[in-house]
Amino acid sequence: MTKDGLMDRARRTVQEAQHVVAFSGAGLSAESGVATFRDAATGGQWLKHDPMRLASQQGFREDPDLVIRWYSERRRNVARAEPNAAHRTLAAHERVMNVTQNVDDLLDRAGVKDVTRLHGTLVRDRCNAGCGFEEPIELADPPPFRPCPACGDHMRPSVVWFGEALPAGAWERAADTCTQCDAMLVVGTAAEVYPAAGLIDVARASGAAIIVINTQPSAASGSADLELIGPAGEVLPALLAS
Ligand code: BV8
Ligand code: ZN
Repeated sequence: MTKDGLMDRARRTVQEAQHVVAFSGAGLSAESGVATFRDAATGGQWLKHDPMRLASQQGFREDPDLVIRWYSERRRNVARAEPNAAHRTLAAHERVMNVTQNVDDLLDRAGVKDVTRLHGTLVRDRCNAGCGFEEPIELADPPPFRPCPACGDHMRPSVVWFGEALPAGAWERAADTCTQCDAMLVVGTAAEVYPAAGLIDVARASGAAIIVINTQPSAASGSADLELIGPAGEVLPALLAS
């Protein structure tokens, strides 16, 4: 089928759907200049570090200052970034429900009202000991490695690290949304991180049409009813244009 044929079919699928979910990953923010997760540890000084290690309790225990410096660089990156056409398109289509793996605030800044966030957020710090202390931080001027003001343990970004459970309620809310949907747009994700990637199967098992949008094949390709290869900043506006 030609590229136009694919897009026409995808557009019809979305128009006919009652409940559309956009399930997004780092590729959604790539055109805003925010490095994808994998790339976030391949630039410059981060070349020798494994993001899986940096985004984990072990990595934090081993070298907390290094981990906090990595997050500070990513936070400053996000502060400098602007939402791209893909974020703005999602904000313009309020009937599309957003479930994201991303930890940046670009969907919020584009005007999306309600984002189900599976892996937490860079815009806050929380106590690593789980005493409950959490506070917003300035992305443009992120705090250094520091003690928890409430209990004296250490503060860390309010993101979910590998080996940590997803925020209470986030998984249930996302699974519920994906059970109800009849079309899922899988946008800019390698679909390799679980349990998040399992949401594609949840939607599929509920009979939803799966439309994958990515610049290259991914682990989601096998589940796709339609796969639109191209940058989200171009494909999403064409797909959702009325
Ligand atoms: C859990 C926050 C259980 C941090 C993230 C061994 C030990 C422990 C756990 C495990 C284990 N083995 C497996 C696991 C499970 C593990 C997992 O899935 N590992 C994988 C790697 C095998 N999962 C976990 O640990 C999860 N927790 O299982 O807990 C538990 C239960 C109860 C109690 C205790 C424990 C937690 C996972 C969350 C990890 N945190 N983020 C941070 O950001 O620093 S995930 C992180 O990686 C990102 O947030 C992102 O979500 C993910 C990367 O995925 P993508 O978003 O897909 O990004 P990626 O760069 O990979 O790909 C980008 C895609 O975009 C590409 O396909 C590219 O082609 C495309 N693209 C690029 N440009 C564009 C584009 N597409 C469109 N347009 C473009 N312009
Ligand atoms: Zn504390």
